[in-house]
Amino acid sequence: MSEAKKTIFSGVQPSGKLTLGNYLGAIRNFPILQDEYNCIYCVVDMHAITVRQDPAQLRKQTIEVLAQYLACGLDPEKSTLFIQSHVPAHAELSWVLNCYTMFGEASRMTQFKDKSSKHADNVNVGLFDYPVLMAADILLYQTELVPVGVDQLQHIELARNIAQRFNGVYSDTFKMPEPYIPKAGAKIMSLADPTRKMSKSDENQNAFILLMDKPEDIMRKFKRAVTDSDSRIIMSEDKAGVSNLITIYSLATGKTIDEVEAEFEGKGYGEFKPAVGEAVVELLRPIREKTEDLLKNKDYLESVYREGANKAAYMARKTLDKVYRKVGFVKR
Ligand code: AQP
Repeated sequence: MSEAKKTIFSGVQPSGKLTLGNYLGAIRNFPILQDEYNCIYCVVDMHAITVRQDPAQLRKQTIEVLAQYLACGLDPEKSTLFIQSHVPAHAELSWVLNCYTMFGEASRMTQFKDKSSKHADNVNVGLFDYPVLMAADILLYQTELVPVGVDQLQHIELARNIAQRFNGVYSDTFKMPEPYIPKAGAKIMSLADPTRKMSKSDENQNAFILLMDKPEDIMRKFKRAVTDSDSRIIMSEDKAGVSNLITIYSLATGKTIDEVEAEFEGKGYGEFKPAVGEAVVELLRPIREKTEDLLKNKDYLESVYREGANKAAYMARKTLDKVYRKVGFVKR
C-alpha cells in the first residue's frame, strides 16, 4: 500500500438486497477508484441493526453484499473488503466521537427524521447515533474521499464537523473527508413514487430493482414504472418519473441525455419503458451471474472478509491509539 495514495472509504448496509440505486449511486464507482486510491469498502452490518433485522437474513445479506462487491469488480488484492462488526475499532471510536457530537447537530439529520417516521415503533438510540458511527467509519482510516449517493451528503458534512471540532481541541488528528458524488445517478428514484428515493427497504417490491432480480421481474417493474400523462420523453423537473428513467437508461447504455431524448423523440412510453428494462437487464446480468457463482464458494468469501478485517483492523488501530492518547486514556 503506497503512502502517497489517498484513502477512500465507503460502505453499504446489508439491510436488504442491493438495489439499482445503491449500484448507480455508489458501488458502480468503487472499482473505478481502486487503481488510483487505497480503497476500503465495508459491509456496514452495525448500521443495519438500527432497524430491526431478522438475524439469519442479516447474516445471509451481509455475505451477499460482499459477493456483490466482488461481482461489481472489486478486487481484494487492490481494495480492503471487510465486515464492519469484525473491526471493533469502529464501535470504539464511535463512542469517543459521541462525546464530540452535539445533540442539536445530530438532531438535524434528515435521514433520522425519515427513518424514525418509517419505524415509529422502534425509534432507538442507535438510529439517532447512526451518523456518529458513520463518522467513525470514515475518520478511522484517515479517509480523504467518500463515494456515496447524495442522500449521505449531510452525514459526511457531520463527520467533517466532528473531525474539525476534535482537531481543534487536540491538534490535527483526523484528515478531512470529502464526499465523492457521481455527476449522474446520485439519487435514483423509486419506480412506484418518483418523488422518493429508491430504497432497498421499501415495502413496495415494484419500487426498486434489485441487482439480483430476474430479467422478467426487471422488465415487469419498468413497464409498470410510474410516469405521467404527458407522453414526451424529456428530462424535466415536472416529469420526475420519466427523468428518472432517462437517467437510468443513459447510465445503463452510456448514451448522453441528449442522445436518449433524440432516440425517443416522437415515441411513446410503450416503447421507452421496455427499452429501459432491457438496458438494465443487460447491465445487471453479469453482476447477477457472478454473484451467484461467488455465493457457491463460501470458503473464498470467508477468506476475503477475514483478510480484509485484518488489514482494516491494523489501519484502524493506528488512529484509535492516537485518539485514545489525545483524550487522555491510560495506555494498556
Ligand atoms: N436511490 C439511490 N440513488 C443513489 N444512491 C443511493 N444510495 C442508496 N440509495 C440510493 C447509496 O448507496 C450507498 C449505500 O447505501 P446504504 O445501504 O448504506 O444506505 P441507504 O442510503 O439508506 O440505502 P437504502 O437502499 O435506502 O437502504 P435502506 O432502505 O435500508 O435505508 C450509499 O452511498 C447511498 O448514498
